[in-house]
Amino acid sequence: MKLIGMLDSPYVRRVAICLKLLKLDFEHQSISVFSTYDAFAKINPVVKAPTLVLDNGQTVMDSTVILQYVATLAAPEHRIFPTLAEHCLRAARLTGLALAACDKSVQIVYERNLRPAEKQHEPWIERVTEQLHAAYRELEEELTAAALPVEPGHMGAADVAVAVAWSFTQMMLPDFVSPTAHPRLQAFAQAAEQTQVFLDTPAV
Ligand SMILES: N[C@@H](CCC(=O)N[C@@H](CS)C(=O)NCC(=O)O)C(=O)O
Repeated sequence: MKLIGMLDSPYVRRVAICLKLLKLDFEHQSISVFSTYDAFAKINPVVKAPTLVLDNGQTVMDSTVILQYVATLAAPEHRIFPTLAEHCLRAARLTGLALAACDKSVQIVYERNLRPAEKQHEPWIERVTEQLHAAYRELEEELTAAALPVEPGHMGAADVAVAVAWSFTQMMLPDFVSPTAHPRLQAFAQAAEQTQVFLDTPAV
C-alpha cells in the first residue's frame, strides 16, 4: 500500500508513524495537495492528504479512518488502539483534542498563507486561536492527570496524535501557544520526537 501526502501535514505524519508502529509495509509518496495538486488529483480526485492507496487500487482518506482500517491488518502484538473501555475513553479524549488542535492550527495557517492580506478576517482568526488554546489547555490537564508513554511498544495512536499535533503547531505557529505554559506537553513531545520512529518520520 502507498501513503500519499507530505509529512509536514500532521495528519499524514500521524498515519506514517502509526503504520511503522504497526510494523506494516508501505511506500510513502510525498505529493503535495498544493504544489502538485494535479498529480494528487490523479490519485484521489478529492485531493485530501493523507490518502492511502491499497494494493487493489482503492483509496481511503482521513487519518482517523485510515488508522482504523490499517490497525486491522497488523499482527495482534502490534496495537495502537486500547481495548479496555477506560483506556478507550482516555484515548478518545486525547485524540479528539489533538485533532482539534491540528484543525485549528491548519485553519490559521491557511488563513494566513492562502488568503490575500486584505481578505483576512481578524475575528475569525481570534476565534480559531481561542479554540486552539482551549484544546491545548485541556491536553495539558490530561497530561497533568497522567503522563503519556514514549517507549516503543507502549505508544498508541492517541499518544502519537498528541505529540504530532504539538510539534506541528510549534513548527507552523511558533508564537501562538506558549511551551512554558504547557510544560508537560512540551516535555512529552520533545521526548517523543527523540524516539526512533519519530526521528525516521520527520515533519520536514
Ligand atoms: N480530517 C482530515 C484532515 C486532513 C486535511 O485537512 N489534510 C490537509 C493537509 S494538512 C488537506 O488535505 N488539505 C487540502 C484540502 O483540504 O483541500 C484527516 O484527519 O485526515
